[in-house]
Amino acid sequence: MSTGGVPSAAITRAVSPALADCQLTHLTRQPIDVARAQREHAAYEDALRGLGLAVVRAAPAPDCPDAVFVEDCAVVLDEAAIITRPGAPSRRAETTGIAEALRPHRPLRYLEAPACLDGGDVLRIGRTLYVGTSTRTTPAAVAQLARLVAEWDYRVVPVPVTGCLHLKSAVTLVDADLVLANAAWIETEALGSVEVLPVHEGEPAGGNALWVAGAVIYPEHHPQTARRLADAGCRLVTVPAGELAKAEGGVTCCSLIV
Ligand code: CIR
Repeated sequence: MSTGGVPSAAITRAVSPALADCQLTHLTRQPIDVARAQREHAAYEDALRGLGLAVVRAAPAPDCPDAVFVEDCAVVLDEAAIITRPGAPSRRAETTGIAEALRPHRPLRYLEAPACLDGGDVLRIGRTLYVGTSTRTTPAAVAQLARLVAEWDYRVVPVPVTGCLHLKSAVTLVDADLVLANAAWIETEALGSVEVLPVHEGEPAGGNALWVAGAVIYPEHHPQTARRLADAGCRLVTVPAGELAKAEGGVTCCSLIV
């Protein structure tokens, strides 16, 4: 996640040839066309470049099926990057290459065992970090994160997550004071007084959008919600993302903005 400073780069990582062996929590496994996922990923990187960001690829991790979902390996703030300890043991080896990619951009801090946290569970709004307590992120990690970020005056608020993988599977920021949310998956009251744009009822997974450089990168496969975003005044850049979605990934998952 980025913190809203002027972004200059997006850290990404190649789609692993083993993507079809990805972790799945709420989805039924179905065949994944890796070549198609790689084309989607290339289109996503092009969208980031089109918004003026440099795309910096972390070292590939072909043996890690979920390596493309770099968001889960770090929480990027203006002041530092916190390298996480992902909740799925199969994903823990992913953090090394991401730490190396982030090192030139931020001082690094590390979440320590036994706490577990996926970056997809951390939503920053102003000086508050909302942290989903999900199947991947433990209450101990929330407490540890709160201690780590206290020196920069962030408030950390835990938010229970059920029905979806991560907090940001259900809710993401699409403007300074507007979130896109599936209220069936998240108690939006927990987010304070921020304005809420609901996803279209037929697109429950539509709450994941990447707000970056004044635009919203958004999956083509949620057209009804895309219309709502456009009507709300968001500048949309739609991308193909259906194959990556079969791996339970969304558009925030595939980059770390610095
Ligand atoms: C996983 O289950 O860990 C991956 N298959 C998907 C991770 C998606 N990441 C994210 O939403 N931040």
